Amino acid sequence: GRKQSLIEDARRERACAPAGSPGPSRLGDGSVFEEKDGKVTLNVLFALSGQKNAGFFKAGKIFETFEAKLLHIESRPGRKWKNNGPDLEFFMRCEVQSSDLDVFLNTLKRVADDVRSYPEEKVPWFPKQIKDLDRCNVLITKFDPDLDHGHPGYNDSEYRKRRAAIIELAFRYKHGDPLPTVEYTAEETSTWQQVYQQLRSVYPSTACRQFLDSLQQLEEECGYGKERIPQLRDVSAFLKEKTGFQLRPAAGLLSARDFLASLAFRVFQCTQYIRHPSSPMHSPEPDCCHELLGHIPMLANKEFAQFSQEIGLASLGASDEDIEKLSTLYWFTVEFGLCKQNGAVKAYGAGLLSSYGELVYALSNEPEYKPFDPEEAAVQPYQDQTYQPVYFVSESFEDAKMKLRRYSANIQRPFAVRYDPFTCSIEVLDQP
Ligand code: HBI
Ligand code: FE
Repeated sequence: GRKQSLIEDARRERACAPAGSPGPSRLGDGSVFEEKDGKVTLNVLFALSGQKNAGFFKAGKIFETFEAKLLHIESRPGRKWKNNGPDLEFFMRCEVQSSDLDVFLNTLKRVADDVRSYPEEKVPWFPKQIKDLDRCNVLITKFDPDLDHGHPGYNDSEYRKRRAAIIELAFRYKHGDPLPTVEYTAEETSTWQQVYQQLRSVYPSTACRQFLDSLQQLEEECGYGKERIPQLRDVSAFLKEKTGFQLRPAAGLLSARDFLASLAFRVFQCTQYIRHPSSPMHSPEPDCCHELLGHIPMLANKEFAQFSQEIGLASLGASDEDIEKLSTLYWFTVEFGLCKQNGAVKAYGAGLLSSYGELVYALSNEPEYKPFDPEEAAVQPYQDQTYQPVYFVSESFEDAKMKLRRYSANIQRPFAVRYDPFTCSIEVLDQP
């Protein structure tokens, strides 16, 4: 009879529908469903009139006819009131043949109201094992001397060739390889010497206590000094003993997502080339002076190492918006953070501790200071071309750590992650 005809219509339509083209299926509203083995996974929302349950069984028949594989069902009272009762709203996640997608949804619209569908929510890929970091190498090239007209090495083809040879070592590197060593030239060593001497002389009055302690250990135990550029291999072995952090060579400025992900494994991605000799006090891109002088001493501090790993863990699988916020927060703390120590303001950010000009500027009375608040810092516009107009000052280094930890814990993800230090891998918990 009439009851049966709807399902027969659906069967007929299913049989007559042209086979879908391979690849992602696209609906009229523009949403794209990724196809895998001829199937698509989708979320469907629809409402049914609540007075009788007939609609529910009709909708169920449609799922049956299309051989939909149900993955999740929820229902709740809807907002509309029809036939003397509230609507029931359904949320279903299911898998259907991708060639059936259009007909399936159109058939469902005949028995249900407000049918809406959208692709399965995707969690961005993230590394689960330490060797997956071989895939975390997306470069941001905007400050690369081959492309950035403002780079001091832009017109120096010798410099660019040398930088290319050093970054080639990073491109070829695979997890587990010995860290490459670089024979630095006399000119490169001389650049390092100028940077080291000038910065070293202002550290006692500008750097935080934790930085000074670690730098002294690096000088005593790891060959830090103006005479030569430390090798990543030695620095990595030093860090491993102090905090379990290790280095891997990076070919330049990495995407925030990839850079932060490596921190989750206590791996720091480290550039190995040095800035152009014409500009020893500033580099538009990270270079070995920035990493070795700015970042490494702080990563040798237990608390800071833990704090860095926590930012990394918070970033895994986070949305693009959350990555942007975490990266901005990282910018105003790990890169440009200030803190109070014994009543004075000191620097703990690597961007400051590796740039004489900005270090002196940040501690002068020119820039604006704001008390550190992660919610505010995460959305503060920042400067990657010149000095920051505003710096965030923490009550103490510990205070920054606690506040940032609270912020990271509030980032919403449909799962939790835990780092297993024995296998150097990420456990994913509560995945739907
Ligand atoms: N890449 N190689 C390298 N070194 C950094 O210090 C670095 C990076 N990419 C991003 C980044 N730092 C941060 O400023 C944040 O965007 C996470
Ligand atoms: Fe940095």
